[in-house]
Amino acid sequence: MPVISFADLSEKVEAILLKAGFDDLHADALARIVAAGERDGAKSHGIYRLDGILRTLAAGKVSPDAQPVIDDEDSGIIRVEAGGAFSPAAFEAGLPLLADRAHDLGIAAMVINDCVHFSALWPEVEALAERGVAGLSMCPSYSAVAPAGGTRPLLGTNPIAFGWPRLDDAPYVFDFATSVAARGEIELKRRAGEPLPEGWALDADGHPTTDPEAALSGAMLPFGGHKGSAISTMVELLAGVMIGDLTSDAALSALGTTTLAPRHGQLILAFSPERFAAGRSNPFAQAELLFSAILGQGARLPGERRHQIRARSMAEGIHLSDEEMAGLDALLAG
Ligand code: NDP
Ligand code: PYC
Repeated sequence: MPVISFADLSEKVEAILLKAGFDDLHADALARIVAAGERDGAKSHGIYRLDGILRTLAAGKVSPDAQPVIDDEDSGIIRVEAGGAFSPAAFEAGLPLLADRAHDLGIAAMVINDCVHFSALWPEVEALAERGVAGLSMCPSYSAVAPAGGTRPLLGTNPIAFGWPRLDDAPYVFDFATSVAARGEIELKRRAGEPLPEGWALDADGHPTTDPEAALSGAMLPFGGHKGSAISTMVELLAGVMIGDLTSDAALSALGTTTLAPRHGQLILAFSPERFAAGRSNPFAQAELLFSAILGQGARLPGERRHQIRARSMAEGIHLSDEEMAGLDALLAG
């Protein structure tokens, strides 16, 4: 099995993206986020996404070089106009201001408008936590999920991620789709020829299915029934309607296909725990008590698995399959 270092994988992916036509800013930001997915064992948003990134570029549905433009009115809302480029560079452009503003005001928001989106959200809330603020990131996607009780795609897989800074440990971070699983997981199961677990999806006739192909042309299901359906709807409202950008339904209508990355907006909230606690308690110490109590029951914290895999990847390198490595080399040569 081929093994590659994080630095070499990032470099290889960046070279593929530069060759495809992305400028330095985007090739660098995209390469880091894709390589980080592999490094952390978050494979549904790792190198398998390169194919979709390149197809979206070839279809003219993403700008390879639009520069993020920050509109800062000196308020709690920082707007970043992505100009139809992928979201990671826009997020990175607004990140320092968002964290500073949250420290100053207690709470701040970054609105990213008009970005094309394919990525996992944990790198964003992790970056905020590294700057000492808690973060909540969310975005719509394109219609792929039936509302609870419905049978047809309407909502996106609408991810939501949360991060909390810890002094002596990796931040507490969760990041998941509001569908039972990310669409990327279904695509990976399709490629592996594996059935889906029961309860993930409906076929095009609205019947439960475990066939990934039928699920991709049918409807995915929200996690937790009506609860996930409502949280997903909240994501459509806050990170679509409220920020003057597209809902998942509108994003799919604009794009016309689920085979390319959708264009919409994103909302990232940042909170200063110290400012909220206002001296009444030490929020970081209180949080540690909660984490200890969770761990004390034998449960694990979200983010732990990723950080364990990250530590192993950084020590030993990242294990790819022969097919994955050959795919990267073919993209580089092709
Ligand atoms: P999962 O259902 O695999 O859930 C992942 C989260 O749950 C991680 O934070 C994970 O931590 C945590 N977790 C899993 N098992 C446990 C456990 N037993 N105890 C505690 N925590 C646990 O993720 P999804 O498939 O729903 O989503 C995967 C990715 O897809 C996300 O990164 C998301 O952002 C991305 N996505 C992006 C979209 C987009 O439009 N851009 C759309 C939809 C999804 P750990 O990592 O440590 O295992
Ligand atoms: O995995 O559901 C998903 C997804 C949609 C857009 C990017 N990732």
